[in-house]
Amino acid sequence: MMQLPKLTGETAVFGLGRSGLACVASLVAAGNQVVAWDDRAEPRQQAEKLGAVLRNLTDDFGSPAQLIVSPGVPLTHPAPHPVVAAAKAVACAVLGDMDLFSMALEASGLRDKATLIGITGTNGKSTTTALVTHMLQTAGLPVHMGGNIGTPVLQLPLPDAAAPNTIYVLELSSYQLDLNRRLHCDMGVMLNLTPDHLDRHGDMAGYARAKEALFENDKCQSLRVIGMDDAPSREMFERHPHEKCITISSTHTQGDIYFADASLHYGQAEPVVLQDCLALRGAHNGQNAAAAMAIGLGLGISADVMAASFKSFAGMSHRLQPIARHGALTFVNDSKATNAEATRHALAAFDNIYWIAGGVAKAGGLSSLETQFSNVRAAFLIGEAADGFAQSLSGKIPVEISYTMDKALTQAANQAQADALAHATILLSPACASFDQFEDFEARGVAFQAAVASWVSAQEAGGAA
Ligand code: UMA
Repeated sequence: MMQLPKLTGETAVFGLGRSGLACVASLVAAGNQVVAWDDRAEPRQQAEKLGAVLRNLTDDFGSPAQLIVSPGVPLTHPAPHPVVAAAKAVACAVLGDMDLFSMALEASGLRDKATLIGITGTNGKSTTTALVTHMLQTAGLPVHMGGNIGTPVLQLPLPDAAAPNTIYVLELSSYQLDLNRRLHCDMGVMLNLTPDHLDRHGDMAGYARAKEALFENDKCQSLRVIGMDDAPSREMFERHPHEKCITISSTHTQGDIYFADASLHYGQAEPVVLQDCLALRGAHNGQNAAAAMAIGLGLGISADVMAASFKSFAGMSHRLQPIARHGALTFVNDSKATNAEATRHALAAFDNIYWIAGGVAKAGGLSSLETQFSNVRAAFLIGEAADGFAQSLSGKIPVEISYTMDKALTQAANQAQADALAHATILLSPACASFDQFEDFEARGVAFQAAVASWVSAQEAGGAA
């Protein structure tokens, strides 16, 4: 747990999810006077056990010196949350857990022993955060990972006073960047920007402004890494010229580092080949790896270590995650692909695909995927979308209506084995929500993993491959 300083006056915490409870724990441990509230009873009980006093801040804001809110609590759009409005009405500072993290570093006197790397963008930030962390671990450097990726920053330890440098790799959402204005990263990555969370930021300009907080006020002085593959990111690059900037691209040679021919190219250096990096398939992962390489260059990591770490990177759970191999078959779990756009990346990343899709269909169905169908050998359809998808795919690719995950996996793997191609990929990339058959996309991915494990062990018991 991060040791916080003692703050002046009462501190209010609103929103008691993972980050809110971590704030309460750290604040109480530092002897602060903490009042807390959440609209749900269960986290309120947890906060009380941690030592906070419960007060319904919506009805009775009181006069705290500072308010800590969760990233999910609206600050401006669609309207400020009443607790945020109450704080602003009495000029009470509104902060987030990253602000407290910054205060903890400053108060510890160890800020100069920490390198903060902030990673944001609409897509790929979790993968890039995990990849950079893995690369730094491979290089033998002390590193901690946290933020939007799931571990609240206040659960991380302070820098090791005995080590010359401790690196923090932080995934930063637009919500966190909008809220936590005191966080100064040393290195910042802005991967890409396409419309998302517009309800929370008003419009695309508001969303871009929130992301841009990563660089404003002379932040990220050691290195800025900016994706050049979309207009809003290029405009951000123009607005923030900086001598220590590395641009990246997955689609053309415009970046200082660009992805082409399954390799990363950087000036005259030997290209870093990603062909055998199973967890980094596809151009979108080319961009993620380019960002990691830029950070590696900034930290002086050798090309050999970078290449080795890309190869040994296991990927993120449920995101184009290779989970098993059997003979010529590779099994890939992309359960996180809950829409056609995400599945488009998956179908582009492999060939000889035996594709498991379906669940609760989204608007537009699979129509945007037709350009990728040449990579697909057959589709195995599950869930309530199965019949509709079968009709829309009819005459384009061979289709089996499987309905359940177990049946789809068995049919797909048996057919791939019977086709005896030199290599084939059994891919779960549903392009659908999961809630007709599963609690969430993670439960769906776990069901796929279990079906794969059972099929592979049956094959091994039978002495095949
Ligand atoms: N709450 C209220 N009233 C409200 C709004 C919220 O009481 O009007 C309460 C909720 O009941 C809940 C708490 O506030 O108990 C907020 O919970 P949360 O799930 O929003 O937040 P945390 O559990 O603290 O998780 C947050 C991030 N969540 C969001 O930004 C929405 C997590 O990112 C992050 O991993 C975690 O902090 C640790 O840093 C998740 C996410 O979905 C993965 N992020 C969005 C995304 O990636 O698109 C931005």
